[in-house]
Amino acid sequence: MIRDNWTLDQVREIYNRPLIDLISDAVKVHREYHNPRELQISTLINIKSGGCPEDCAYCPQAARYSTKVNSTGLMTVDEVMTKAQQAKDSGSSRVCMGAAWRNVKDGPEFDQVLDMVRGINTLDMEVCCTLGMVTERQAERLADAGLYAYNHNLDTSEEHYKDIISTRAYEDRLSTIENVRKTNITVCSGGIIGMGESIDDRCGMLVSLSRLSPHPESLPINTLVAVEGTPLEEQSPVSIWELVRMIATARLVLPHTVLRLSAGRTELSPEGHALCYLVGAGSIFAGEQLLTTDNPDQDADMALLNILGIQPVKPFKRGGKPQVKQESESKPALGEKPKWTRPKHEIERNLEKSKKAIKTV
Ligand code: SAM
Ligand code: DTB
Ligand code: SF4
Repeated sequence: MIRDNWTLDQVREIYNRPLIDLISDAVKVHREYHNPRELQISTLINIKSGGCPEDCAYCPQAARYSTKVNSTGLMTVDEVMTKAQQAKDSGSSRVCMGAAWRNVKDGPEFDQVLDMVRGINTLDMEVCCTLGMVTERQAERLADAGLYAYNHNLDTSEEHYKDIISTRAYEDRLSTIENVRKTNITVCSGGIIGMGESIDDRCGMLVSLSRLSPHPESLPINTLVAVEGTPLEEQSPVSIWELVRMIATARLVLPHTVLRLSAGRTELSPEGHALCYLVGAGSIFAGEQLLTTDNPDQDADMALLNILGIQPVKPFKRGGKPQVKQESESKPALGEKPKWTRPKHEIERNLEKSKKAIKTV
């Protein structure tokens, strides 16, 4: 049954079940709502890397931290099309374009992204974008260009969020998701585990995601990639058992949603991957890079799927192909100046890392 009234107590009870029972319960639900012999494969393209003004404590692309990521300009449509074709040839059904932006701004760069969306549609692939916060009109323009999914993560619970990011508020994240939901674009929203959060934070994030009605069509579960130079560089890795608990709990709370086993897979053994697929992960990002960090070798991913008897899914399996409107028929920009929140509360750890970065320049 699909429910949007889960309470924290109920989700915590699921998360804390004896692991062997939790696994068994999740496997049953996964098989009821999904084909366990299928996996959706997405490829990430970092269309605009680094130089981001935000202070997300986990992110190597934030300009204020000293990491090895360089800031680049926006890729050209041709560059993106070449990468998308390669992704299709290697078995991906979806391309997800990421930009290190706080929010989308109307203008030539956004128009260029809309051209990328139209272009990838001609390859018969699902197109996803993750560009930061968007207004309702910007979401409509992405929909007109044929966007299939928009990724905007809640990242963690509302309480823990305040210790991770100070440059925007949780409610802005929810507003962006609401703006996307008003169009026919599907919603992709999830988060990260391993950022020092409590079990209640993990369950609280799932409660917030389950209150979105309808539930997100896809939900990425990232384990933190602790990148040198970021405020979270010293976080200890999440164990496979915690990851399995998180996926299994998400499976029971949001039965219809496609769960994506996202960042952190290089740390995972083939047996670990198999357990994640068993309890509910129905999608991965494939290819040697995520946005700026490493990802497992695609041949190894494919070899494991072969051993397990799992097939890559064809595009548009769970939803129709979007209608693409040509630029002349699409809604024009409104030239809005949206007032996204800037809470600016102090996060000691983020401030320290920013100061260190300034000293080493
Ligand atoms: N700038 C846009 C935004 O923040 O919405 C889009 C790109 S952002 C990199 C997309 C997501 O990647 C983040 O919300 C976060 O969940 C995930 N992410 C970023 N850095 C990560 C890291 N070091 N480990 C795990 N996940 C990470
Ligand atoms: C998501 O939840 N995970 C992906 C995708 N959405 C955009 C990104 C993971 C990024 C990991 C760190 C990096 O490679 O920079
Ligand atoms: Fe910028 Fe997105 Fe990274 Fe935050 S997660 S610093 S908004 S690129």
